[in-house]
Amino acid sequence: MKLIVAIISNDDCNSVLNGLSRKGLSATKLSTSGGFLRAGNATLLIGTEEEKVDEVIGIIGEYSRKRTQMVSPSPSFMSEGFISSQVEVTVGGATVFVLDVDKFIKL
Ligand code: 2BA
Repeated sequence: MKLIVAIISNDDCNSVLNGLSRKGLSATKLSTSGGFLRAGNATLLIGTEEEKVDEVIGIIGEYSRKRTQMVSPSPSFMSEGFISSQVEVTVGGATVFVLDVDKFIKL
């Protein structure tokens, strides 16, 4: 048995949870925030058999792939000399830990 801890963007959370659920995989979502940016993100706890770890990681990767997005900068950013009305930012991605589970008990 393994415990997968996956830190993903809030924006990708529903898609990842739906993808896991469609395959009959259970998950718990925790609302968290990153220590560096202090922005909200989501941490998923997924307990599963060792044979399914790669499938879980595949689903997480499929729905939280890193991609770029064009966003309108804030007025303060614009006043610092940036003239473009849109800037490209990277969003998504996942940080995944896979841990051994000594015991899995449901009472
Ligand atoms: P990522 O490395 O993709 O990390 C995204 C989020 O995943 C992190 O949010 C944090 O919540 C979690 N995370 C990543 N590595 C972890 C670890 N070893 N242990 C526990 N949680 C972990 P943030 O901390 O807000 O970081 C957001 C992004 O800022 C990071 O994206 C990275 O690109 C950058 N970053 C983080 N720490 C940095 C640092 N000390 N210096 C420069 N850039 C940093």
